[in-house]
Amino acid sequence: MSPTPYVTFFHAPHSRSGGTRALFEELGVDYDMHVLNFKTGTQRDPEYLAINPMGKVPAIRHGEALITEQPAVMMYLADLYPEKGLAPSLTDPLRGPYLRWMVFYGSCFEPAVVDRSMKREPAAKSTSPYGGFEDVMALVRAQVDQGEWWLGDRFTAADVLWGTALNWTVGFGLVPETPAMRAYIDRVMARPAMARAAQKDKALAASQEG
Ligand SMILES: N[C@@H](CCC(=O)N[C@@H](CS)C(=O)NCC(=O)O)C(=O)O
Repeated sequence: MSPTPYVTFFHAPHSRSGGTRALFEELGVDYDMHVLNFKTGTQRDPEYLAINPMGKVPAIRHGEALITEQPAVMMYLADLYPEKGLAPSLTDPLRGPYLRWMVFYGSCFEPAVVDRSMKREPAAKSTSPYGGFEDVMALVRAQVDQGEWWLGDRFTAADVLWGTALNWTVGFGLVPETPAMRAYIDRVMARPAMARAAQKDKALAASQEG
């Protein structure tokens, strides 16, 4: 059963909000989707900036609350529907590792990948929020190597985040691929809900081309 009020999801096809769309598909819950069009720049319209002053997606609104930032959005949704089992509970020993990896994504992985792709001189390891690019990649590779899913045996929202993120960063050549990483990405993307979300997003992007 969906909680009332419905969650409103602000989405643009082929963007960072694709992972959130996939999470909704994995959860199998109802929500309202508000589609933005990057081609015409509707994310910068005053109406949307009044909702999310960053003019970015993903964003969700639930009641009076606005939630932005992919990991926060995904953690919020996975916790909102605990019966779906996509977030370790507060007393689960995996809760700490789950939080660690969700936050690591936004505070270490993305900055490391963006700095590298822009060929920016990184800050000294001791002051950089992520240490060095290779340190981050080594941790990511080790995590991919340790089991079927990001936290081991169990599929969670962490797989939606990391599977979609590795899919596009490896796809754009920003993250060096390893055989285990390829297999992990394929495993996540082959799930029926993930594949459905990708298909729907492709159709939405095509509709915006017209
Ligand atoms: N830190 C944000 C980044 C979100 C982000 O940069 N989204 C891009 C899409 S990939 C966006 O909305 N860009 C539109 C714009 O800035 O005009 C997160 O992780 O959610």
